[in-house]
Amino acid sequence: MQADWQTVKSYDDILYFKADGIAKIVLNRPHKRNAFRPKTVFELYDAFSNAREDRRIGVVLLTGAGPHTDGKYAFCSGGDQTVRGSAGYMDDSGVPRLNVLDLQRLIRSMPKVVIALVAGYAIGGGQVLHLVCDLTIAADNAIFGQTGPKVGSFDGGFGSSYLARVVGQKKAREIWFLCRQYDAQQALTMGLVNTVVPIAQLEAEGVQWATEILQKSPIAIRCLKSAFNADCDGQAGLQELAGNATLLYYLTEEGTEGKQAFLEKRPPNFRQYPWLP
Ligand code: S0N
Repeated sequence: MQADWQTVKSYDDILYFKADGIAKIVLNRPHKRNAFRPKTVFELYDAFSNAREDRRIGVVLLTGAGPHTDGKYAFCSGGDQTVRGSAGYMDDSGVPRLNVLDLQRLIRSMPKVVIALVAGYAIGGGQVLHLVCDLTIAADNAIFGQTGPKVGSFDGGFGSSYLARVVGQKKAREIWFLCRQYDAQQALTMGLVNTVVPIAQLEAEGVQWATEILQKSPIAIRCLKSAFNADCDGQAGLQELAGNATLLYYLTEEGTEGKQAFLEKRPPNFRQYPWLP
């Protein structure tokens, strides 16, 4: 299935498109296997925020540009080690940052479905990025892995605890402690990805999944996403879920009666509404 992509905005490190109901965000640093620097992450955050605000958009596809001139593909190889300073990844003005954590939270909490389309390497923070997406479609050349204990870093947040929820404690510990690489079929077997398709079919499959999701009820999908998150995300997860309960209450006549009564300076008439069993 094809989409008629229109460019939304031009950035330095990413590409951003929309088609009917779908946004597509592309990491565009193939010469670095799509490693992210702070600027890349700020741009990703901006594009994801735009997609979140756009009422026509229900699904976001996140993918990596490729292949590079050497013929190799990457979804993302994590933090750009060439700008890693002593206290984080240095931005253009010399401020150390780990702003990918803000992006992880946005992807996870935004009430739209985010699908990672992974071709080639999803390594380090790049593997965590696909992990925090709602769904992952892998190309048959996808390779997943962690490098933290090899390169002097670790992600003790979603990158480890949520990974363990997804693939189980034993497998998550293996992934981080041994720093091996896993192919697409292995990732499918461990439940890290939803499906594996030939590389030539990767985007079409993503558009097909997005199109099917767009036929569904936006509020049902929104509440389900926050319900899945609430199981793992503690009070922040409950806040998200409860925010949806409040949204639904605002949409009722009963909720509106309280506001109207206040504005009309009269007592609210809640007696007209049933105490449902
Ligand atoms: C992806 C790998 C396996 C690909 O290997 P391959 O195909 O042999 O290609 P290379 O020749 O290695 O690479 C091609 C060119 O791309 C550059 N490059 C690749 N990855 C990076 C990178 N991450 N940073 C900078 N440059 C990169 C290569 O240098 C090469 O360039 P040239 O041609 O000029 O030599 C392989 O490349 C690989 O293993 N890459 C490194 C993967 C890695 O260790 N990533 C970092 C892991 N850490 C994080 O991602 C941290 C994430 C994070 O931000 C975080 C989040 C939460 C909590 C903590 C942290 C934290 O900071 O730790």
